[in-house]
Amino acid sequence: MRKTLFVLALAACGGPKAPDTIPAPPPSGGNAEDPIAKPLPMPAQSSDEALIAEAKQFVADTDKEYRRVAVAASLAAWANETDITPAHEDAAAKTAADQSKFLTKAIKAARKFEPILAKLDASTRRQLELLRFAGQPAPDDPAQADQLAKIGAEMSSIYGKGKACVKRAGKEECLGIDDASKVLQKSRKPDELLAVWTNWHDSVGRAEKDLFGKFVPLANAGAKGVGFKDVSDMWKSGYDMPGDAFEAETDRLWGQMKPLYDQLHCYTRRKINKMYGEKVQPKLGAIKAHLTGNMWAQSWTWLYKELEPYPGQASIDVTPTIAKTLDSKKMVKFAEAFYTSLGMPELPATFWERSMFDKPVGKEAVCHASAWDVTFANDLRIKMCIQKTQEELEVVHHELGHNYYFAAYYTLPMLFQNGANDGFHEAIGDTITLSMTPAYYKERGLLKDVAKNEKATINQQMQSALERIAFLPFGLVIDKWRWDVYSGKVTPDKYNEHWWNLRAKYQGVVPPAPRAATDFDPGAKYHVPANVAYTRYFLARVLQFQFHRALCKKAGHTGPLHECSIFKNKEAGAAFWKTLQAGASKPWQETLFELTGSRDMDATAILEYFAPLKTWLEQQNKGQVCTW
Ligand code: X8Z
Ligand code: ZN
Repeated sequence: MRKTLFVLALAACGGPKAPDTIPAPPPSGGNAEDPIAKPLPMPAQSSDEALIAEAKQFVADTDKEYRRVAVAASLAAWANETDITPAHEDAAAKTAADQSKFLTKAIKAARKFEPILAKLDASTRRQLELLRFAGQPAPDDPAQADQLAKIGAEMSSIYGKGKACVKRAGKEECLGIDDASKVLQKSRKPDELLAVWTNWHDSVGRAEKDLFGKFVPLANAGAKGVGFKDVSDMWKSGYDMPGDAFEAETDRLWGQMKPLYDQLHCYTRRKINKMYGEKVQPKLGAIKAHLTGNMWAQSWTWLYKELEPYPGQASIDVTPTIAKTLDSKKMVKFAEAFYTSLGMPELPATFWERSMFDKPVGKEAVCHASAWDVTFANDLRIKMCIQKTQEELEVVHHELGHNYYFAAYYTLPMLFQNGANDGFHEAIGDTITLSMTPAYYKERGLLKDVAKNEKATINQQMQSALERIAFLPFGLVIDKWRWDVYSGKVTPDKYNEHWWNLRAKYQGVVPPAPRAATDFDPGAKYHVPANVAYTRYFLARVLQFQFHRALCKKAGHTGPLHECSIFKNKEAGAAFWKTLQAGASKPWQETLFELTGSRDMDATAILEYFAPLKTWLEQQNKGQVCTW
């Protein structure tokens, strides 16, 4: 999603209690322009009224100015991320600094309205509350504020230009992230995998290390200046509940899903052990990161062929058909058709003119997929280097989910132009992908045979789990690590060690070779240099199944959850669109309640969906040691 904004919401602020008396009518006869008239002592009520009016005006003015600085920052970020040059990077840094200085000033100016927050209309009050979460605040010292933005832009560009240089067939080749990923996806030669994995982490991670070390104290200074303990406190506090309670919620959700992850881990480790032998992947202990088919071991779908529970069943792999029949634009059109089938509008003509679907020739660009409303006025775009695979087709649907959220709420005030919480934003497109069942793919012409039997179900669930379940602990640890970094719980000399301790503990994944304190492996994952909070993706994995279950119910689906597709269902579409239209205008608990009837994030839907696979995995793993 657009990374310059991460609006989150604040628990209601307290202030002095409102007087119990009915406000007196405004004093008559006193005319401020009359030089003879004595200044009247203002009764409390009328000063409240003046402050209420001032607050409304302040919110309106802030909205206007925020729009101006955010549009400038967003245009500059787009220019840099689609064409990384020193001039574009400077402009991106300057406009980001302007935006964060403006927001910081506004947050401080808004403090005067705290005493009357409870008396304000809901919209004005919520906008004032959300202001504190509208972006990374700037340190008070303007030079430090500029430095923070400059480092931010530089880290992002370094990541975008990152390469893994390896010797292949006697020649040195330098691969961008997409080509490096292809090696990890397709090669089964441990030495080749090790070389690409190690080189990406060494070169990109280490290049980000010093900058990140400078970034942390500056970002913390900004957060402190607007009343948070640090960035960790700011990030955790943005969920309409106290930060500690939010952290406990993430642990509770993980606790619900961990038994399923453990089963998948156990089965996968055994298969990888069979693929490579005891020397490369031991039977017991954690999984080696470079063998998972993904640079960060966050998705294991590229191992599907080797892990397929029932080989020889009808294929559910649509990659070969995509490669034969679609190009990148057709893949986006294919995805748009799902949204329009729900009754949502077509994407605007400008989307097709301004988006970046392919890696630009002769330019450096940030290929990591993102979606934008560049001018906060339905100027929708995606930025991707689309690969012709099933995995990427799902990413296209994910990005369009962000775009449809933007399209539904772009008429709202700027501070409401955001997800109910950031997990909602990440969950919209993913919810759609849950409806892309084998029957759906057949209807759309990407699959020929659709076997409907128990074995086919287990195959299909395995494919889905290697993406959706394998990801869960990864979705949690990136910010567990950053919470500890920003709060100072872990010191810079221990950054890398702590990263791998958390990954081993939660994911059961270890690096292929020992890593040193001079390495900075978190810097080799996009969201760390781009400073995008990551818990959103963990929440999205939970929320998308809650959304799916609710929408399937509205669509009248009665069978197992994993067989439901809401394709073409207008009732489900209308309910989803209503959720999107609310943006961040109310606490996420209310928006969730309106769609699902529950005010809590809850993993029962994801567990219900994967119940057949869980039973199957438990049978497969019987008698095995499943810990690491
Ligand atoms: O970054 C993304 C999206 C853009 S918002 C492509 N995702 C996370 C990642 O790639 O690490 C989607 C899933 C998790
Ligand atoms: Zn996203």
